[in-house]
Amino acid sequence: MVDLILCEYGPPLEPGDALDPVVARGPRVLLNAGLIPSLSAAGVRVFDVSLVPEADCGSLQRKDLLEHVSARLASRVAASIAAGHFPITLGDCTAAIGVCAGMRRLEGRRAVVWVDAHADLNSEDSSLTGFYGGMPLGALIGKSLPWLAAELRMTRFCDEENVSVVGVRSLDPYEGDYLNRSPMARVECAELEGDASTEALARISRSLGEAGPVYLHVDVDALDPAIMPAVTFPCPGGLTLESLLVAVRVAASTGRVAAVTVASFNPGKGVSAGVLGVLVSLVCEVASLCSSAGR
Ligand SMILES: [Mn+2]
Repeated sequence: MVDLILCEYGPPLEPGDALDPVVARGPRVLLNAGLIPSLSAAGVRVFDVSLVPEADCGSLQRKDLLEHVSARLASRVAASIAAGHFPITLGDCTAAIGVCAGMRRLEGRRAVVWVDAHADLNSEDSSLTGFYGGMPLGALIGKSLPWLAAELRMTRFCDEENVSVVGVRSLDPYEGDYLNRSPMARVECAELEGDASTEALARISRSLGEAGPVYLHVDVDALDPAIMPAVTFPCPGGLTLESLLVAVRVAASTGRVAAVTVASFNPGKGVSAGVLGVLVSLVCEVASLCSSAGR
């Protein structure tokens, strides 16, 4: 059984900006594009983790909003896992933090496969903009948003040697330096095309370790903007849907993927029937690959 969790929240692009209502609508737009009929073969329940009621938002700082939505997401994911269901969350990139906090009670050495055009490794000190959406992977490895991690009782979700970043091609100078010094595995888009390099796939496998729960993060901007223009920060030279699924299959083949997020669809940018079709296929393929293996 798949639990589809709609996280209707769009973080402000810069401190002082309002929440992004268009990004927040993304999960709902996708649901209405025909996700349920496509997913229902496996059985699906839908949950909504939307923000605090509109009226309450005014008095809350953006920090409080992120904390609030992450805590709600963590409880929802933990409940799905406890029920033996497979949680797949649609939201923005920061959803990763709440989802991983919801996996906290699972035992064993945890791993992350991060598929994204961006590394999302910034901290509040290193970020050039203050955008929380550029920090979630940093938070998972214990290098960013320590106040949020403390609130969620998740000081560090996993060690860097158990992280692979796939499709990353747009890095701040800080993130580039960090990645070069880190034991995280890095796989470039070209390595997954055609007859995908066995060496690249082995790099992902090694980072997954031998046991323990795996978190799979798919930011849809990892796809090439020619097929996925509906994102806030498009970046050329991306993955095809097929090459993205090659990486997903490596993670799924462990039978240990405990939760997935499909992130960062922006319905305000270049949406067409074709784009929605790609997104629906992506969510359904990921759900089917990851929820059937080992369950
Ligand atoms: Mn991204």
